[in-house]
Amino acid sequence: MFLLPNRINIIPGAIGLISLASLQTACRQPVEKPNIVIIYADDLGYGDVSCYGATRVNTPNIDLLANQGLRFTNAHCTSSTSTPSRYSLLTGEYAWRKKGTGIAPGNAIAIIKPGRTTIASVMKNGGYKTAVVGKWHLGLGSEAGADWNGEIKPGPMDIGFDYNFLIPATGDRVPCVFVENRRVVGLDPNDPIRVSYDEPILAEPTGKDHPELLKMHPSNGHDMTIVNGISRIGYMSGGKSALWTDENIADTITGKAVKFIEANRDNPFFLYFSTHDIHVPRVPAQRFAGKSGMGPRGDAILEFDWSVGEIVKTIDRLDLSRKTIIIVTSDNGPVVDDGYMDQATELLGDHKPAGPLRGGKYSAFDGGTRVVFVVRWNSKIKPGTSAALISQIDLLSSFASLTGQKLESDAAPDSFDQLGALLGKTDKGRDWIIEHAINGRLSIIKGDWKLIEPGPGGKLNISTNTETGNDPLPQLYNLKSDIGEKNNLAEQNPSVVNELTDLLLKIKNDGRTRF
Ligand code: NG6
Ligand code: CA
Repeated sequence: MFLLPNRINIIPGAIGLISLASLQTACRQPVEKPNIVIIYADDLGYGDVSCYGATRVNTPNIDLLANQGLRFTNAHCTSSTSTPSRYSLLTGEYAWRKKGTGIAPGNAIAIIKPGRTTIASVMKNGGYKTAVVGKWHLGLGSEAGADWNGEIKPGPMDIGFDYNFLIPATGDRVPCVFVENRRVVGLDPNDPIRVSYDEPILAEPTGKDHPELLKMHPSNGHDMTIVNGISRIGYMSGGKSALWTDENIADTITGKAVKFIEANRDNPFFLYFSTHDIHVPRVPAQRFAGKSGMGPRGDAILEFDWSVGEIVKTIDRLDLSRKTIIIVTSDNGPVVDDGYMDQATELLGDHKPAGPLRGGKYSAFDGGTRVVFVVRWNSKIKPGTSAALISQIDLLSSFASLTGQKLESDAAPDSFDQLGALLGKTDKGRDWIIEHAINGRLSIIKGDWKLIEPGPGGKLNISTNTETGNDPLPQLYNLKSDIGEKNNLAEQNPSVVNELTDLLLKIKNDGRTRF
C-alpha cells in the first residue's frame, strides 16, 4: 500500500503510525548497488592514452570507455608515488598525516591495520563481495614480518577484502611471487622463501656482481637479487616454483580479475584491480613486444589497455554494463627512466607522458598527481567530459553514499561525498584539493590557483630526469591560464598566497577535513 502524504492526517491512531512508517519506507530512495570496478594503473601519465591526447600510442579500449562514459580532465590521485596514493584511496585519509606510508619495501608489514574502515570494508558492509587483484604495496604481516612460507597475516582480508590475488609490493621488489588470500601461490615447502632488504642471502647472484646474467640492466639501483634475468630491489632466495614470469603478469592477474567478476555476476561486487603495468620492469607479454614503437614503456601501455578491454568485455558479455561502474585511473603520474635501461628515453620521441602538465612521478607539479580518470556506468552516466575537481580520496565516501551508508565519524577523515561529480550530475567537484610529493611537500589547488609550499631540495631529480617542483620560495600558478605551471605569480598575488597558505595550515593542523 502506498499512501499519499496528504492522506496521512486523516488516518487516526495506530493505523496512522503504521502507515507513516510504510510511507517513509516507500519514499526512501531505493538504494542501488551497482558493481564497482576500479582499474588502477601504475605510473600511467595524463598524456599516455589516446583519449587524453597521445598520438604515438593507441589505447582503443580506454578510449571506448571514455566515449561511453565520463572523461575527467581535473582528477587527482593524492600523492605522486604509489604507497601513499593507495593508502589514501583505501582509507580516505591523507597518507601525509600518517608515518610509515612512504614507498614501501617488499618486506614492509601491513600498513593499514586490521579493523580499519576502508573502501573495501564499506562495500562489504553494504553487502558486496570484495576483491583486490594485482599490486598491493601496502605491506603484509605483523611486527614479526610476513611469513612467506606460511600464513601471511594480516593483509587485505583483515581490512574488508573477501578475496585477494597479489603482487605483494611492486614488480621491481622481491619477493617476486603471487600471494592468493594468505598464501604464496605454487610454493614448494621444500624450497622455502627468504627475503631480506639488508644483506644478500646465500649465494643468490645479484645484478651488481653478475651483470652478465641480466636480460635487462638497471640504470639506477635495482641491482640486487636476479629473478628471470632482471635484478630487483631487495634480496630473496628459494620459492623457485612460485616465482612469477614477468611476461605473464598481466595475463595472470587479468585472468583472476575476470574470474572474480564471473563468479560474482549474480551479486554486487567491488573489485580493485591494480595492474603492474606500466611500472618497471616493463616486460609485457611477447604479443605486445615491439608493437608501440616506443620500446617496453609504450608496449606496457598497450598491455594495460588490453587488460582494460578484457575487464570491460567481461562486464558487457555478462550483461552487467548497466549495473556496473567502471573507473580507470592511475596511482601517480609518469616517469620515463625509473631505474632500468629499457630504451624508454631513447624511443620517447615527441610523446609527452604527462601531456601538457609539468613534472611527473615523484614531483609536486601536476604531472605527478593529475591523472587519467574515466568513469562508465551505462544508462546512468551521460557520456561526456567533466572538468570537475575530483580526488581519488573521495571514492570511499562517495560509494558509502551511493550504497546508503553513513560513515562513523572517525572513519575516512579526509574523504568527501563527491558522488554528484563522479556521476556527472554536477561539474562542481571539490572546492580544493591537496597534492603530496615524494619529499613530503604539499600543494593546494583552490579554484584556478595552485600553491606549492616552499622548502628545500633540488629542482631536478637527476636519476629520473623529473622536475621536482621544489623551490625555497612559495610557488603560485594559475592552472586555468597556465596548466604547465610555468609562471610563478606568487609575488604579484600575496593575498592569494596567504589565503592558500592559511588554508593548507588549517587542513594540516585539524588532523582531518571531513567533519
Ligand atoms: C623507487 C625506485 C623506482 C620505483 C619507485 C616506486 C629505485 C632507484 N627507484 O625507489 O624504480 O620502484 O621506488 O614506485 O630503486 S611506485 O610507483 O611503486 O611508487
Ligand atoms: Ca606508481
